[in-house]
Amino acid sequence: MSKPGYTLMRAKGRDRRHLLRGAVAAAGAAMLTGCDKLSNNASFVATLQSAEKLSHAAGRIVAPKSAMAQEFGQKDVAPSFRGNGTLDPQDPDYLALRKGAFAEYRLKVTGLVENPLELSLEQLRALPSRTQITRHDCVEGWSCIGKWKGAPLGAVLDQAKPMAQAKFVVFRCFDSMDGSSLDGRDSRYYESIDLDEAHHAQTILAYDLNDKPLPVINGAPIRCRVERQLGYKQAKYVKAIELVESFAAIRGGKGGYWEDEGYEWYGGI
Ligand SMILES: Nc1nc2c(c(=O)[nH]1)N[C@H]1C(S)=C(S)[C@@H](COP(=O)(O)O)O[C@H]1N2
Ligand SMILES: [Mo]
Repeated sequence: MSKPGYTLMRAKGRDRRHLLRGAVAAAGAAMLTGCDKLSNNASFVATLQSAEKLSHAAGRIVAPKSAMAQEFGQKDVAPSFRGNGTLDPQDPDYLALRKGAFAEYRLKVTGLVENPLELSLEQLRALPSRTQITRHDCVEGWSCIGKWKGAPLGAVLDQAKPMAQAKFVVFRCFDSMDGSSLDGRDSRYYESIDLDEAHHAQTILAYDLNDKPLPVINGAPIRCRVERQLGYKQAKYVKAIELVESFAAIRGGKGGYWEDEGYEWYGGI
């Protein structure tokens, strides 16, 4: 991603935080009359006061955990879905799999699970599928509507059986990023979501886009769709899924490649 885009993302991150703070303040004022229980709850208030968790908490106030992102009709689908970020990974392990049309690809599910998995594309396609037409919003200022088909992440997690300590799902991607302020540490793209988001009906491991296998620019062979959140949460080129209790020890400790560069962990739309 280019430097100007990156600067814009940071600026927007700060603006978003201010907007969200206003929203939480307004919600708090309303709660004094309508929702005393929550505003009297010390840990709830502490969560709201923590800048780190602010946008996540605000997202949850506005949208309950089962709230659905808007879905569209076939006529709304853009003629071609734009690509952004990495478009053509050059990492040798990725190139080797791509050469074989991803026949040797195995999605690894590791970490805090009772039953680690290695799933081929065939196995992922054999799971019950979900198809959804949704709008992708990138913080760089563009949106695109696409039709995604994939396996619900929840179904994959049910097979892997997360342990009781597991709190987050980390997506490990194939593509290395250049120009990071954390160069020297693993520079492959990564992202994370919590287990509620992972089990949301619209959270899928997508293998098709607009009725065709996912193109390389959009994350072949597997990319995640987390429809209630912004573009950078939609991990492309997913190599492995790791269940963790905390992401503090991973790379910059903020739960994602762009989060380590200063962006919000909860990228609510
Ligand atoms: N692995 C990986 N995932 C990624 C990115 C990336 O560079 N690498 N870019 C993110 C950003 S900022 C956006 S907007 C979307 C772009 O998805 P698209 O290429 O399908 O439009 O992917 C997200 N996921
Ligand atoms: Mo983005």
